[in-house]
Amino acid sequence: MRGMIYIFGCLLTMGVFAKQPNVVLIMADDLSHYSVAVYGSKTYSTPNLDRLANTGMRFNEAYALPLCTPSRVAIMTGMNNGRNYIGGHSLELSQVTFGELFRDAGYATCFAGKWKLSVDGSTPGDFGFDEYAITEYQVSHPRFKNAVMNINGEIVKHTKGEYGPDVANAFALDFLERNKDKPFFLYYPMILIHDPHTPTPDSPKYEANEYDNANVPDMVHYMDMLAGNVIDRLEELGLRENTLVIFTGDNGNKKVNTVVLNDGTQYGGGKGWLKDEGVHVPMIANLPGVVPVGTNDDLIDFTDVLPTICDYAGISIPPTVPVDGISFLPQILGRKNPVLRTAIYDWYRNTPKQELQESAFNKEYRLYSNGNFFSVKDDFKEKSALAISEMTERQMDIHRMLQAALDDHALVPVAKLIPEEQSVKMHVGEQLQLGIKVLPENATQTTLRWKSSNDAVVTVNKWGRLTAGKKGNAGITVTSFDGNRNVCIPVSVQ
Ligand SMILES: [Ca+2]
Repeated sequence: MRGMIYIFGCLLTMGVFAKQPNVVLIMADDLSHYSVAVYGSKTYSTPNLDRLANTGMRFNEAYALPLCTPSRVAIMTGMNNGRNYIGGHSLELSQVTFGELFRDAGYATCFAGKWKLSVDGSTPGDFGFDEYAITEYQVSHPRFKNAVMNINGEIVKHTKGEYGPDVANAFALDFLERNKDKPFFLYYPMILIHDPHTPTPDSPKYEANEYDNANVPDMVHYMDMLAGNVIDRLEELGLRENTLVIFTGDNGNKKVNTVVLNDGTQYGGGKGWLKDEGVHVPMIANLPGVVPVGTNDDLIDFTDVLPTICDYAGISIPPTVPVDGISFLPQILGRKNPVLRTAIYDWYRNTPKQELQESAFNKEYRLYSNGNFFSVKDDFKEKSALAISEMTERQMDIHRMLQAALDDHALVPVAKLIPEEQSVKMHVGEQLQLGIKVLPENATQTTLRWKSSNDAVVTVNKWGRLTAGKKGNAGITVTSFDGNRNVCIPVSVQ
């Protein structure tokens, strides 16, 4: 099935796009679906995002995970968290992201904004990004006024009132300008509107810099203005017609940020919860002249973003990156997708000590692995679980479909790693791809960690590709994601 999706995507890309097109992916922090005014509320003012939605494709049923790290791991790798999530503020170094896929396809790549995946000291540079300007390299660093940032490996401690979101925005705009003549991929995970809810530079209270939830509307408006800056710069550079822009949010609002919908409904902040208020996010795609103006009600999962932007750019996803997502490029282009998503599976646990929460849902119902079943269209706050004895036939059918989706994702551990070669001989300067068969074939966590015992003799990258450095002997240890299986392949460089 995955092969079919890819072939279809290639045909679409070849038919529509003459040269390598650009991609800009913007993601606000802690911004629910309804916090963008065009989705049906007037609580916040978002004129730039409203215009983006009104001149492009607005997805009404797009879902992230309920917290920063789970969502970021899913959007960057295209995999369900159950396959490669290790814990808060972490993205395991073995994982391949859309940064590497675009870089290896010849794109200039940039990461501007919030990182927060640095428990092991990693940066976007370890995941395929040529350049980066990030906050939360260390989580305790201030991210707004006088932000401490890591800019291409240099720790920059701002002291003159610089606002972190402005610095990241200027970095992104500069990247666009410098790369206007080559294909580029800009990932812009915005720093706003996560707490601390401090005043923006547009506020007379900026100098005082005091935490107050009353600042949130200004923060949302400022976030909208910064996203608008990116669109304006693409326009000025004449790049709008060759750049797919996608805007989304990484999870629902924080609890204190209730949105009042146009019909008067109080839509609360559900950050941290799997229910709608925690995971329902905006998703807007815009590309003048190519993406039609419209709305779409198909189910879109965060894991779908990676295959979608690769599909658009004509980038093939290697089998060593076993994505769970389904490209929604057809829907972006206003077409029917022959591979429609029928359910979303959520695996959610922020830290290894927390109890695992799992659910499968569609636009109407959500089933948790503990058996609770909610009609989320009528009861989006999930106050009353439905009793099996009172279900209609149709509800029973959907319950069975969602239970099957949960069952499909039951953890199947890796039992064995079988190397294609028992030992390897190489010459200095030579490169070689190692192959490892992972059994059983339906194992859940199939990504591997590669390590050389002597990097001077031979290095190995996260794809299992060897580069021989100098004469000598070394061993390549390959470890399963769960750490329970490993093999060692001797390498002799001559
Ligand atoms: Ca967040």
